[in-house]
Amino acid sequence: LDKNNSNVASEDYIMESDENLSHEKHGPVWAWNEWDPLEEVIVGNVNGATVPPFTVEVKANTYAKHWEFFRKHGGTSFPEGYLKKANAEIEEFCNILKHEGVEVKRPDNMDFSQVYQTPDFESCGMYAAMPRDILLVIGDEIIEAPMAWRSRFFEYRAYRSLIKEYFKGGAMWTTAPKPQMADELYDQVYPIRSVEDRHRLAANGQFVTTEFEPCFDAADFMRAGRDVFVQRSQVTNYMGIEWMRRHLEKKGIRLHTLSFKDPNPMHIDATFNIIGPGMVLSNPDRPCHQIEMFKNAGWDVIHPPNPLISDDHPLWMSSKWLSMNVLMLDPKRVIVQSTETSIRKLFESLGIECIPVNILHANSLGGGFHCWTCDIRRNGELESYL
Ligand code: ABU
Repeated sequence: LDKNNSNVASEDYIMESDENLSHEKHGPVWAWNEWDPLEEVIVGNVNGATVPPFTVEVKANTYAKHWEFFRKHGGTSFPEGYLKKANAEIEEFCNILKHEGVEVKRPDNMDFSQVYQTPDFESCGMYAAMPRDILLVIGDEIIEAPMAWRSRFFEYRAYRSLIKEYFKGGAMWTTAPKPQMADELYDQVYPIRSVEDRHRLAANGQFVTTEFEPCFDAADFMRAGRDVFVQRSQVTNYMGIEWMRRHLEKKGIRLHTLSFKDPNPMHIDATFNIIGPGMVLSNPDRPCHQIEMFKNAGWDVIHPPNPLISDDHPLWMSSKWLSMNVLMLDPKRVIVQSTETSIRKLFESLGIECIPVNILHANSLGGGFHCWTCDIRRNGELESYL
């Protein structure tokens, strides 16, 4: 039926269709997993994106070949040419999402180069490009992560207009305890010089963040209904995990801590990305130490092919594995980087339709489609998959 046609049958169709949207049933915020049909999403923006100052926590999360970039540009804009191209890519990404029937919301513009001082530290900001890093939706609740980088302390401010609207519409709104981010939160002499150092430190469970106080980034969590998975990473400490475990337990959600052979753990979504009920993309370079738990539960553990992005494309804040950092629109449709033809073939072989989009320059800021978004509403119910 044509929705624009004003006959009675058409109006009936619209009413029926609206009733089927989860907004009508559950309010503006509602998502339990990474794959139920996506109705509304926040997409980040590049406006005001500022290179973070080269502090110990930034050094621990970035690769040596880019340290000179941070030393030189910390506190100033990311290269304008890149931002312009990234902006065009993200606008097109938003258009495609809308075309696919998804409502798109954007954060407020901020001046991230503004220097701020707290009793414990001084920094400038970074960006509002990666809502996944800071916001986590579990059911009808939107949780603001405390973060771990000083340059991200005030990042939540870019999302407050949206969050207040969701709150007015009935959503639960939680802010995890704000860390002081005093010097004690960081191992000031975290000994990284080489990739070997990184492997040794990660294998020994040594990270740049200490256990001084809870900290976490939302992107270290991966949702699958009653089971949510998290990793101890450079930005998520055990106190942060424990805070979330107690918080989620009250909702009947089990939080499982996973670990991976990963020299630089920061954000789980280019390591272990759950794409459907009992179906996970598991990074072959970063084997999961608890993988038997998933196999025993009958999950399909899928190893995605090597990324195809060229070595000389700058990725200042991520690995090349953004190729698997995909966004599911529903269990049968995925947004995937257009140039990553190998993983596209994999999805097609799984019966998942690919919607190819190009965000290569946006990748340079540290994220793929999953990072650049935060799903606010997915149409589905709380279920157990493990
Ligand atoms: N922020 C996502 C990047 C994760 C990774 O490169 O593995």
